[in-house]
Amino acid sequence: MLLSSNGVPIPFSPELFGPLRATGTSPLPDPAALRERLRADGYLYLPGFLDREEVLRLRAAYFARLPRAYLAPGTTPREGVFSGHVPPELPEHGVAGHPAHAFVRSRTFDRFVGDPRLARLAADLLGGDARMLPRRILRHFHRGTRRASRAHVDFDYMDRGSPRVVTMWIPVGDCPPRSGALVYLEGSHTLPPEAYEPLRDTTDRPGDRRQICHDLEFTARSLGRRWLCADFAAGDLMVHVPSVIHASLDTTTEAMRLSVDTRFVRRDDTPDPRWLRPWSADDGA
Ligand SMILES: O=C(O)CCC(=O)C(=O)O
Repeated sequence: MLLSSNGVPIPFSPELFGPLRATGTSPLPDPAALRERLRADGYLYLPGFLDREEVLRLRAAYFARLPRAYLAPGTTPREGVFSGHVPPELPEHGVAGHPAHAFVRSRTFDRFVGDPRLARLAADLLGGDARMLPRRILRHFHRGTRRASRAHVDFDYMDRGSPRVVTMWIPVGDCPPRSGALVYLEGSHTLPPEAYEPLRDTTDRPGDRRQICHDLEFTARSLGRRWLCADFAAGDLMVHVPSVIHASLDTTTEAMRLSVDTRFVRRDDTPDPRWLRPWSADDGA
């Protein structure tokens, strides 16, 4: 199988891809064990941490806000199947006037991300009372765009505040690699930034040094590490540290890729001020 990210192909081979290590959620290990695993791996993959039905309700609620022509005829918003046609009157994803912009400011969205289990997990991982940063992102990709998240570490986007951050990534729907899953570069949170600095010269966005690279095969081979991935299902939760390299794959399935990412810091830490406002896709943060 050939995957791609930002249109650049990458073979789905054992040399380049491996499985994410799952942490069981029933019961969830104790906080010390969770912290130790996050420290060791740079991520926690928590299958079924959230209620699948609740996640699918959020999926339905978002896709129901899009013009009907976005969805394939005879399918439901909950399925989120792309029609192949983006209504031309729709603004760019996530800017004012696009449904994603209003959705991240809605009560439905607030209730979902306000799930106390997420805040509790963040507090357990950060070792103190945690606060969710208001800039919470809703990402939506569909087949045909050859657009995905380039290899990056979160701290490069939030380096004006405390580095003691945990990110939670929530697939809002089933999300196998071909639907545009997130992938993590194995053990990359232990690399000194100088190790991947030279990769920033190989880029399809020369004006932005924050991302590391858009070519995932080149990144894996240059750093001698595999991309770790999973067949994500609605209800799964990923948590990661701000120093782990991650990226996403292109969406090539009929089903659209929808996800939420949100970050927590300790209440007694100072966060990057750019993350204190609700997300807008053109906010430059
Ligand atoms: O969903 C994506 O494609 C990127 C998400 C991400 O980079 C993050 O959650 O830190």
